[in-house]
Amino acid sequence: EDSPYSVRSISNGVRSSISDGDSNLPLPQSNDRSWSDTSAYARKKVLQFWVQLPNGNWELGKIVSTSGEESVIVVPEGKVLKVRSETLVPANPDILDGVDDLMQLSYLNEPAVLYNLEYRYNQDMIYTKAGPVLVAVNPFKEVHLYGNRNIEAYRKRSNESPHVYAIADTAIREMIRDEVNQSIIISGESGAGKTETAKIAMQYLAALGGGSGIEYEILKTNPILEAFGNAKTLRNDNSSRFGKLIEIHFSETGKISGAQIQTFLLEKSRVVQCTEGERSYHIFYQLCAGASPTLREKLNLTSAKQYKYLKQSNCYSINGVDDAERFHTVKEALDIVHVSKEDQESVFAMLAAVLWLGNVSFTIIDNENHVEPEPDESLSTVAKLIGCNINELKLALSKRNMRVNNDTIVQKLTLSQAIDARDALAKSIYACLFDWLVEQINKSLAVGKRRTGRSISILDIYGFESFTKNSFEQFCINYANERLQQHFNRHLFKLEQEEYIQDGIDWTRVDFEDNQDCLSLFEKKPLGLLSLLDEESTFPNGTDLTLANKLKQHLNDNSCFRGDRGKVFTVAHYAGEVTYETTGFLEKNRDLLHSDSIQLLSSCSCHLPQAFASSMLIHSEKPVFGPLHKAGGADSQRLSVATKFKGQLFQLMQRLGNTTPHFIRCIKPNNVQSPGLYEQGLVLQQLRCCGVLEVVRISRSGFPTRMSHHKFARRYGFLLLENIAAKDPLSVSVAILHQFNILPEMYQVGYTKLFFRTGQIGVLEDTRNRTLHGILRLQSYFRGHQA
Ligand code: AD9
Ligand code: MG
Repeated sequence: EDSPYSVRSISNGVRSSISDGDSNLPLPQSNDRSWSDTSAYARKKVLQFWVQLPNGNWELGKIVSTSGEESVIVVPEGKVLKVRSETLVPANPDILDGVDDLMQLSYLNEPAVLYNLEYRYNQDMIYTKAGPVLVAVNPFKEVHLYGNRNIEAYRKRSNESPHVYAIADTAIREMIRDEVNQSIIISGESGAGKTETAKIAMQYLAALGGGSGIEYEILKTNPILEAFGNAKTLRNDNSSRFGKLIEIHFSETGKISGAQIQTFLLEKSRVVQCTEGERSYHIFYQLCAGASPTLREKLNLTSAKQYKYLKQSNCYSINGVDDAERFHTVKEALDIVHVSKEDQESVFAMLAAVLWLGNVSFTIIDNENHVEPEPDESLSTVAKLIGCNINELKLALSKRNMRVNNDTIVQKLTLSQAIDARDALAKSIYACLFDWLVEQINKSLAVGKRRTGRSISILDIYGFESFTKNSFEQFCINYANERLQQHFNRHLFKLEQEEYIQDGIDWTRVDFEDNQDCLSLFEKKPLGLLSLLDEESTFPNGTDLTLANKLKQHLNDNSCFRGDRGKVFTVAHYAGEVTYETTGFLEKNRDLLHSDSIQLLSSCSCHLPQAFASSMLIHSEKPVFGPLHKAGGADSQRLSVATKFKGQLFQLMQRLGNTTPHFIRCIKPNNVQSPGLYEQGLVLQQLRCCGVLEVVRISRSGFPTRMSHHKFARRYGFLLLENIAAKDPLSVSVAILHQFNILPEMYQVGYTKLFFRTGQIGVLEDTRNRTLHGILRLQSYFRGHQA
C-alpha cells in the first residue's frame, strides 16, 4: 500500500502526484489516511517542510512543535504559522537544490518541482529535464546559452546540462543510429517561448548538418514566416498566429539536404479586425515603414496610420522593434529563398491592396439600405494593384449573382453584407498570399527526387487556450491540443507500460489520464462536435443559436460536454474546462468567399490574384456543403474550416506517429513578459496542463533504462571475472548483475530485456569505460614494443 506511485487528485480534476521517492513513509493524503505523524519524517531527518500560504504560494518552513493535528511552523523572516499537520509537504535536503532532472528529487511533490525550477531560473538555468521531457522556462531576456561555442560543447558532449541543443543532438544521433525519423514537439501557452525554442533547435541542426548551404535558406524562412504570420498580441509581442511543422531532411551522411514546411490554421480574421493594443501582421507595418520611395509610389503607399485595418486597434509600434529595418531583413530573406524581385513586388502589391481594400467605403443608394462603393482613391488603387477593371471590382463589392433553378438573379448587397464581402476578399487575398509564400519557400527548399535519407521534424504549435471568452479559434486550437496530448500520453505512458507488460515485468498498472473521451466528443460521426458543426453550417438558416441548441440536444449525455444557457457550451478538456460561445462559429467554419469574388480574382491581369483564384477552385473539389447551400458556384463546395483542419491534424499525427518524438514543454513564468519574475501559481497550472508532473512520477516509479539480454551481455560480458562466455545472454546478464552487486529492487529481468531504475547503468558504464581504456593503453603499449 505504500506504492511509490500513489496518486491524489487535485482541485481542477487533473491528476498530479505526491510521491515519496525512496522511502516507505506515509504520504500526506487527503481522505483515506490522515497524516499527522511527523515523527516518521523526523526519523528520516526531514528538516524542512513546504507550507502553503493563503495566497497559494509555497514557503519553506521548519517545525517548531506538533500537538494533535496541528503543527507550529517557522518560515523565513521569523514568521510563525500554525497549520494542520496533514497539509505539510516534506522538502528536499539543500543538497538537491536545483538538480537538473526533476527525477533526482527525493520528494517529488508540487512545491519541490516549483522550487527547483525557480531555483534554476534565478540562475539563468532555464532548462530542466523532467525524465524524458525538457522543460524550458522563458527568461524574457538574453541568456548566454547559445551560439557556436555552446553548440560545439553539446556536439562534443562536454556540456551535459539540459538544453534544446541536447535534445536536437539526441534526435540527430537517434536518427542515424536507429534509422528512424525523429520529431521535436514543442508546446506551451502563448508567449511561453515555443517559436524561439524551435529556432534554437533549428540552429543546432543547421550547425551539425550544414555544409550544402541549404541550411542557411532554412534558417531564413523564420524571418519571412514571422513577418507574415506573427503579430503583436496582448500576450506576446511576436505571437505566431499559425501552427508550423518543419521537416528537415538529411542525407545518409547526416547532412541537411532540404526541408518542407507545413502550416496550420492561420488566423485570418486579424487582417480585418484586431483588438485594442494588438497589431495586425508585422509585414503591414514593416512595408509601410520600410518601403523605398519608388515602391511607395508604385503601390500608392501611405503611412500605417492612414489605413483603417491598422488604425482600429490604435497600436502601431512594438517596443524595441524597428519595422523599417525588419522590412529589409525580410526582403533579404526572400532573396535567399529564391523569391524573385518581381514576385516580391507582387507580394507587396497584394499587401497594399489588402490595406486599401480596408479603406473602401460605401454609400447607401436606395431606401432598402443597398450600397455602392465610393469611387475614390482606395477603390481605384485596389483595382490597379490587383489588375482588375474598376467596374468589376465595384460589382463584386455591391452585388451577388445567385443561381435559382437555372436562372441567375442579381442581388444587391446591404451595407453590412457589402462590408462582409469586402473583408472576406481582403482575408482571402492575405491567406492565399501566405500559402503561396509557403509554397515558394517549399519549392526552394525541396529535396531532389532522391529522398532516401531521414528527417527531423519540428512542431511549433499553439498551446491550450482558455480565456474569458472562447470562440471558434480556441475551439480548433484546443482540439489540436487534445490530439497532441493523446500522442504525448500514448507515447510516454501507454507504450511504456505496454512494454513492461509485454516483457513480463511485474509493474503495478498505473492509471493515467486518457483523453480519448474528449477526442471522441469532437470526432464522433455523426454525433460529435465537428460533424454537428458542419451539418449546421450547411443549413442556410442555421444560426449560432440553432447550433448551440443542436449541440445540447445531441451531446448532453456526454460526460465531457455541458450545454449552458444560450449560445454557450463547455468542454472538459484534459487541461481543464473551457466554455465556448458559438457566436461566429458558423461563419468562421464556412469561411465562404463568394464566387463573384473568386471570379474577380481570376479575371485580374496580375499573376498572383489569378493563382489565388485557381487555388481556391482546386481546394473546392470535395463538396462538403451540399446542394442546400448551392448559391452560385464554386463557393458552395469548399471544405469547412473545421473539416480541413481535422484532416490536417490526422495527417500530422500520422506523420508524427512514424517518428521517435522528443518533447519540449515551454513555460511562461509571468504574464507581463518580464525577466526575473516567477509566479508560482501560473507555472504550476502550466505544469499540470502539459503533464510534466505526471511524467516525472511515472518515469521515476518505473524502470526507465532498458536493454536486451543480448546487448547487455555483449556490452558488459567481458567484465566478468569467471569465463562463462559460452553461456546464453540471460545467464551472462544475471552473472554481471551479481558480480556488480546491483540490488534486486533496482532491476527487473524481463523475457527479452533487463529493466533498470534511474542511474543504475551508470556504474556499469563507468567500469566498462575504465576497463576499455586500460585495454587500449595496453594494446598500444604492446604495439609500440612490437615495432
Ligand atoms: V505564441 O503561442 O506564438 O504567442 P511562443 O511562440 O510560445 O508564443 P515566443 O517563442 O514568441 O513564444 O517567445 C516570446 C518571447 O519570449 C520572445 O519574443 C522572446 O522575447 C522571449 N523568449 C522566449 N524564449 C527565449 C529564450 N530562450 N531566450 C530569450 C526568449 N528570450
Ligand atoms: Mg510562437
